Amino acid sequence: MVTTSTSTALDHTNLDWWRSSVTYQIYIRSFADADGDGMGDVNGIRSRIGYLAELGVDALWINPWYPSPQADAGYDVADYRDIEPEFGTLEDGRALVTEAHAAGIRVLLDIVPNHNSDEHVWFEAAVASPPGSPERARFHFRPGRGDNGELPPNDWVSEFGGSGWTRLDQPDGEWYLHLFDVKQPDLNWDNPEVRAEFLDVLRFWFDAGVDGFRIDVAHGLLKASGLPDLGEAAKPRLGQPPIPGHPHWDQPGVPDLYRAWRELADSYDPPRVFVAEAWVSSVQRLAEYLRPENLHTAFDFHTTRCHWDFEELRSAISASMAAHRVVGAPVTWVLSNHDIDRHVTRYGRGPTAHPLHGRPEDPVDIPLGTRRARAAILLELALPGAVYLYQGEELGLPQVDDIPEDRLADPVWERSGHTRRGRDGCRVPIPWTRSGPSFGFGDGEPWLPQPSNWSELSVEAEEGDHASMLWLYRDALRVRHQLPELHGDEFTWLEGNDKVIAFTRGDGFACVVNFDSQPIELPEGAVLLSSVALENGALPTDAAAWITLA
Ligand code: TEU
Repeated sequence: MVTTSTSTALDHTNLDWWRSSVTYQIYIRSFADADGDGMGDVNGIRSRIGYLAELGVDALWINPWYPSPQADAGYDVADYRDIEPEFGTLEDGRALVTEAHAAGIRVLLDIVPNHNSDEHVWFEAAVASPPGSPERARFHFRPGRGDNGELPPNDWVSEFGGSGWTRLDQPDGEWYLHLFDVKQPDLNWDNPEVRAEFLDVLRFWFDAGVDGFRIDVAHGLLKASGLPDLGEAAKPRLGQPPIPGHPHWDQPGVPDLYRAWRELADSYDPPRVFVAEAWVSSVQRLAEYLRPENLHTAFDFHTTRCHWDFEELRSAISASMAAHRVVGAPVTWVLSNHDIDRHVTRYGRGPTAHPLHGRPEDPVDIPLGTRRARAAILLELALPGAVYLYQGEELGLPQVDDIPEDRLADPVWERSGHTRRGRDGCRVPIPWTRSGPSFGFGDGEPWLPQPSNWSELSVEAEEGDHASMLWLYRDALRVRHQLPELHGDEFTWLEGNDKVIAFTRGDGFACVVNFDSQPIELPEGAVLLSSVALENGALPTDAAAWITLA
């Protein structure tokens, strides 16, 4: 057993905390900028721990903070054992962990095992070494096809657009695989050296007191042997589940790769935890990652992908709960993250819009989306399982669809030949105050521009208004903490009106969400919380309520 010193504010006797915890995702570039360079940083996070404690979250997940050329906002890691100077120092990071723990908040980092950066020493060594060398064997290098090797080795494409292969500009002319940006070479997980290296990286951060990791592209590590062509599946599928039998997503052996990670996490006191980002074809496949000897949790994107539609949501929730029950894992619910359009906007679009990535020209009704987002968070927080919140959703921030083209930073914009604007619209810096050059985000020009009308969506404005989204989140998190019913597995659907999602948790609690066009009567009891005011005791359309049953 390795014991690390952590603060007394965390309850280390509760080894199952992750089964019903609420984790707040911090997109570090856009959370809070302490040093005024326009880019969020570690000390910015430290300055806002009071805000996070007051919000009532149990843990933080911080997007990659490692040294990186930032070709993909930090998902191109050049050194896994340090912190990007733009974001701070290792010492700042350690202080953050200590201070968060003292406030009763755990800290998860983001590990990126599928690929590193072309500026990582391993890739530099690979480029400097000949074909067939051990340095190249850490990646996927191949000679090209065609008479002179001028064609890529197969038809795999980059998630961001274009070919998944780039040819080295040197005499041997080999190509390397990158399923994301050209600056993100894929690592070869059949190589024992790669496996050992990541266990060691995990150890480095666990020893520093970090409580766990979100695993980036957890479904991508193994590639089908011989790297066969995709054929029909070659189309980019951003936001779509991969097809079963796909040659590089969710290969059969991937879930079991994580057994060694689990063993390592379990060897710590307290044990460390994982949450996988795995875009897989079915909830049954997701459950494979969550067998007791594999990972603890994985985001359930099957419900994230639903429109605001009673049938879609209800059947996705049901299917996810059933699949997770088989392996004894909690479902991990998520409405938004840094890769998909913010849900205030998604739920304000029509039923034919793409559920995750709309087009700027899709009609959107923000007040409607906001109303539905208020109902959605009460639904999500009442379900059994863990919940992830994405920074800014507690303020009701919408997707920003009009960032000027010359400010777009997501590699998707360039790689798609300017046909997809990418994900910057959900990554805009947080407004903390009503006024000031960046609404209190920091003293410098923010790396992405904020809409000029975000004053009333700022923390300062919402703190002063009890009807705000922020207060709904605070109240809901407080109630969730207080009610033991919301922490166990007990769950029963309440049958009745077709266009209602309603269920009980234990004997004393019910959640009702109304998708009908008419207000509906609520079950007998006291209303603890509702997403909008009731109308003569009835729950209006697109609203949710929590009830203590009589
Ligand atoms: O995303 C992985 C991933 O597969 C996404 O591209 C996903 O398919 C899409 O966003 C769904 O809409 C992770 C990170 O979260 C993302 O920010 C990185 O760009 C990517 O990995 C590469 O590291």
